[in-house]
Amino acid sequence: SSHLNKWEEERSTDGSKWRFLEHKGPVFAPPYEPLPGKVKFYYDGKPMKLSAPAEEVATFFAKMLDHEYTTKDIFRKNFFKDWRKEMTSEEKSTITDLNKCNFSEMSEYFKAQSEARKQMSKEEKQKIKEENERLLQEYGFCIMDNHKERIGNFRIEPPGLFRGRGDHPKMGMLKRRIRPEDIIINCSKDSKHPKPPPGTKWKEVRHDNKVTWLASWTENIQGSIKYIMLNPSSRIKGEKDWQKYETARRLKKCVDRIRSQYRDDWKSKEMRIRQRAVALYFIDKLALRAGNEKEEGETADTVGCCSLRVEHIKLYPKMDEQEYVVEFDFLGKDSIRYYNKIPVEKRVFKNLQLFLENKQPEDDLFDRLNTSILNKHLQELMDGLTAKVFRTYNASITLQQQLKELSCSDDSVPAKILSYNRANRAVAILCNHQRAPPKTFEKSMQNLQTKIDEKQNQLSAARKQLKAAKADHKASHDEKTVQRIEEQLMKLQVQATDREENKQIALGTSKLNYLDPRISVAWCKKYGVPIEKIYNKTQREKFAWAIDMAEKDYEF
Ligand SMILES: *[C@@H]1O[C@H](CO)[C@@H](O)[C@H](O)[C@H]1NC(C)=O
Ligand SMILES: *[C@@H]1O[C@H](CO)[C@@H](O)[C@H](O)[C@H]1NC(C)=O
Ligand SMILES: *[C@@H]1O[C@H](CO)[C@@H](O)[C@H](O)[C@H]1NC(C)=O
Ligand SMILES: *[C@@H]1O[C@H](CO)[C@@H](O)[C@H](O)[C@H]1NC(C)=O
Ligand SMILES: CC(=O)N[C@H]1CO[C@H](CO)[C@@H](O)[C@@H]1O
Repeated sequence: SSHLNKWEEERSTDGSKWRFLEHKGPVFAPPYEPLPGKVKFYYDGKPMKLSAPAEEVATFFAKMLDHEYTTKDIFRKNFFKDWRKEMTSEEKSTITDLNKCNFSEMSEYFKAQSEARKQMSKEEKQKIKEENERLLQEYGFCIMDNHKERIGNFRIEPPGLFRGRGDHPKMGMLKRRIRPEDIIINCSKDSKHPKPPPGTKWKEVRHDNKVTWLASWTENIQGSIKYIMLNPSSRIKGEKDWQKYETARRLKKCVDRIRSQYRDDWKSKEMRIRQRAVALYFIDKLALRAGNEKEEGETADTVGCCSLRVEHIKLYPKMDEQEYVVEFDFLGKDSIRYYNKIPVEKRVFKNLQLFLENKQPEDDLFDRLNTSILNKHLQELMDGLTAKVFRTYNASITLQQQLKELSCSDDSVPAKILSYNRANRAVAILCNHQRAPPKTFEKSMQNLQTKIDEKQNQLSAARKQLKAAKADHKASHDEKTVQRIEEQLMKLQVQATDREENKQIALGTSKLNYLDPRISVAWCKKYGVPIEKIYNKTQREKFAWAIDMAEKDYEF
């Protein structure tokens, strides 16, 4: 489409991503403001004035006091350990037991502040809005080649306590304040370099036009690198997104060959090849992640396919009505539990039995395999192939198949959207994107049910009236009214079904990262569903490249 051609033209020929890049650098979190003297912290029942660094970290805990996190042992232990590092030696010798700390005045103070913010006058709110707008105009855009592009996340997250997903073993640890000295800047040599705040220095200024980051730093919890990048709606991001789905489409073309090869490899004389072939089968069939060495080990005890241990699988020659069943139970990325029981092919099963021989529960299932070996092999099978491409491929093709199966042109728009969400849900389940049911779930379902009951009463009343009117041979609007209420009722019922089915599934991740947006766009066009019903504003910006597409019958 025109969008894509434009990118092709504008890319320089030497393989670099940009020729000119100018920006103002990130916006730092505001400095810590000490608490007013009247707000006290108590230790063992006695008020105690904390040093500013210790007080700041204490306020992070106080702000979360009402949250379940602060009752969890790991959270408390991690927090206390990191908090003590910020204390003066005197404070350290006094404060030895978190259970004797009383943060309630601090907590009350922050609650009052947040209440006051809600009560702000129109003028005050307007002032804040203007200030935000000013920051956006100053820091929110960069010049990349001849374009002014929106920057995604130009504000640096303030310090706080790490939460993590699931039962993350690092929850409660102190997320340090990021300073200019932590930041690496990327920009072109011939641009106006961003200035660090007065009295500070950047860690480094680089000029690397192969990368699209504007700034980066290393966060202290997981040691991962964070980036300031362009907004998803920018050309370069859109192009990357587009390439990702093109790679998945290339996999579609050669997946049969890859499958037949790994099936042959199950019979290999070499153990390492058999292991690699079984791992690849799991990645293909179960959309498992390869396993990221960095996240493993010292961090949460999470694993991916290559790092599965003996204790993570159980083999059942027969289970219920099925043969050769493998039961998986392990913590995957972000400590989300992966649990699945699936029948596998006999040869896979026999191989697994072989891999398990003479091993202890904590031994590696694939002792002759690691993520780098697997990734290297994938590269040889297809240029650009990674385990993630299998996920993207399976997610997108599953969405396409599900949409074909579930959609019906005669359905109303709400019913079509329900079908879309069901197709999206099938993918989310495949990708193991679970969530805990939201706290407000029961309440919001009740509210919806109340509305449905009311609507039903309205409908019976309207029907009665219509019947009476008909009996009297009176012309009336009643027919139209009944129809309108029926539609409203149906809409509510569809909403309730959708919400109930969504209880434990997070749709957003797959929608944003694994589903080729061109499938959704084409579906909307074909079935006359406004794109706004599927993608909200931010999502529409991210997928602008796909929305520009004209096709009604996009084939992934
Ligand atoms: C914490 O301190 C407040 C006074 O600031 C007091 O009302 C409350 O009872 C104390 N809580 C505990 C558990 O001691
Ligand atoms: C996608 O994954 C599912 C679930 O494991 C699997 O049954 C299916 O064969 C895969 N589909 C494709 C096209 O790869
Ligand atoms: C993976 O295994 C290969 C071969 O045994 C080895 O050379 C390499 O260092 C390993 N990589 C990692 C990250 O462990
Ligand atoms: C759009 O949806 C995403 C979830 O996928 C959400 O995070 C975001 O805040 C929403 N944006 C708008 C503008 O509603
Ligand atoms: C922000 C940043 O440093 N981005 C990139 C700049 O260039 C270096 C060198 O290649 C990359 O490693 C950085 O990621």
